[in-house]
Amino acid sequence: MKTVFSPRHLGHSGNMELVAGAIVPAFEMPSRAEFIMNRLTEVKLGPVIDPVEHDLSTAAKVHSKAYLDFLPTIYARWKAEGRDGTAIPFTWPTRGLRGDVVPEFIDGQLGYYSFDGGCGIVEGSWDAIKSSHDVALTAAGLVHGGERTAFALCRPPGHHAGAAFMAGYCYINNAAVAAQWFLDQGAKRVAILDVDYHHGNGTQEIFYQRADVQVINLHADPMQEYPYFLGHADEKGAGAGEGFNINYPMRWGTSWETWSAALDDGCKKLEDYAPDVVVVSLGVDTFEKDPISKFKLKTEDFPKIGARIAKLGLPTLFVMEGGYAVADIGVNAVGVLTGFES
Ligand code: OKP
Ligand code: ZN
Repeated sequence: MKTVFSPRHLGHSGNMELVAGAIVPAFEMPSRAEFIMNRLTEVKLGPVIDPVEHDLSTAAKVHSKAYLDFLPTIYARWKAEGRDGTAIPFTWPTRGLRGDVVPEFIDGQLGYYSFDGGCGIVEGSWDAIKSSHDVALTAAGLVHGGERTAFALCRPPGHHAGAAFMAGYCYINNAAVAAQWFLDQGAKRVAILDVDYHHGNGTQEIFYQRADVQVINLHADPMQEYPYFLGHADEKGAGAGEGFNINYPMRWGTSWETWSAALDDGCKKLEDYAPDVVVVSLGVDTFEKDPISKFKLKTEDFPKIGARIAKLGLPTLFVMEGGYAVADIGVNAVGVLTGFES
């Protein structure tokens, strides 16, 4: 299996996040990608190639133009105000407030185009975000070109980013852009299977009213876990998209037995949908030792995830999302991929 990877992810470094009453170094850190790179080199997964630059025309079909204008420019505007460090939002248009008027000042705009304080931006963030987007599209190109599978080693991740907001370490929704690109290349249906510990709220929102992308999410119950405000089992899609969004919320403490039953059920629904291609939002924060998560999957379980997905027999693009137990993230993420190939 080929991997697409860009060292430009390193631009997104030194950023802070707001969590549990403190501003701390973001859990989504550069070493995550480096541990995965080291592991896939160690097991000789296959060639690692650089991404090809892509313009934002596909991204513009899943994100709003205003949001895509905001992202690359916000840090320069932050600096122009005499600030440095991490640009972090702190005011949001919640219920009862105006969500239809975009404030002029940077703090208002940071809030308008975000959902939480876990999406800080530093000087090199946009270059990293853009490279992550290019990684996803380049890997999608490999699958479209006839490879059975490819691994987009994206950093930063994407599945919390909605049509017009960043959230939870995510800025551009790489998996959603890739899915849209497959459709633009002629695919009739694309399935996105999100196995990250956290609900992929951005992916759900983007495709909620559409029948051409089936979105299947396995995740911690939003009653207990971030992103809290989406990811319940009764969210099934709307309008033309009704029935094409499937959520499997699971309680803290979930281990392989329960989790794999959900995966199996999701895979059956995916088979019924008969997509031309599968995009896997690959998070390995379901791991028992993950520092921000509360599921109990073990290292030996990750290859079984890959094997189950391989059984679908469909062209499959893996897009990296979360996983924060950095010492184990390489073994677990690459474990899914080798499990797929075995
Ligand atoms: C991104 B992905 C950490 C607080 C959690 C947001 C988590 C975002 C996860 N103590 N804040 O889905 O892995
Ligand atoms: Zn996650």
